[in-house]
Amino acid sequence: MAPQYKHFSKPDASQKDRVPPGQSLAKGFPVLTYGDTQQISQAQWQLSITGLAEPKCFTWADLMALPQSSFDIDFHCVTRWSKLDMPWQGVRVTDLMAEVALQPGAKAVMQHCYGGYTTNLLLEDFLRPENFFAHTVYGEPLSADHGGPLRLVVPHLYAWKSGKWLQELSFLAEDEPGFWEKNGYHMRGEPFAEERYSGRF
Ligand SMILES: Nc1nc2c(c(=O)[nH]1)N[C@H]1C(S)=C(S)[C@@H](COP(=O)(O)O)O[C@H]1N2
Ligand SMILES: [Mo]
Repeated sequence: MAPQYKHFSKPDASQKDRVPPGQSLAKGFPVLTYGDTQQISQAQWQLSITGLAEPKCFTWADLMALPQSSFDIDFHCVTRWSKLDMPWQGVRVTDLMAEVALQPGAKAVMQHCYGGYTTNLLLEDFLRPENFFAHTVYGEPLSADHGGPLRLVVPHLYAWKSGKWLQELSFLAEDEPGFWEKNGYHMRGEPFAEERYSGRF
């Protein structure tokens, strides 16, 4: 499709190992949202901790009081675009989770987003040191269409696992499918293994 060449390119030799099979490099930062963009102010925003953890609620001030970190990550969407070296800022998952008391039976987490989107992760994928709650990208506050004021970013999995407008983390005894996972997408979604679809359908 000719128009695509304007917006996507093939990785060069130096980038090749970092681009998963079947992906092209996006020149801009595409917006991928199922349903409506959520308009949530910082004052309104809260992150609830539910399920197999001591219940807790983080306000925007609570989030800002946690250590702030910078990240340089690659982002891969299952619709076949990737972006390399994205500069983000936010709070490391491990830094926020240091304030959360998980119950021993917790094995997975469901992200619940404002607007109703959900997506699941095993705790071993969620608690990785490179994952973060993002509020800034390219030096600017994260815009509403990219999930501002706060989204999760899980760089090692396809981007549908990075919930925008994050509202609740619900800890689970077993992995359960979220929105796309119920609709045929893979439970884990590792891009280098091309874990796109579940094979359950
Ligand atoms: N709440 C919510 N989060 C979401 C989505 C969504 O539709 N709703 N789409 C996912 C998908 S498929 C991708 S590729 C990324 C896209 O993020 P972007 O729109 O900032 O590029 O967000 C993910 N997180
Ligand atoms: Mo996506």
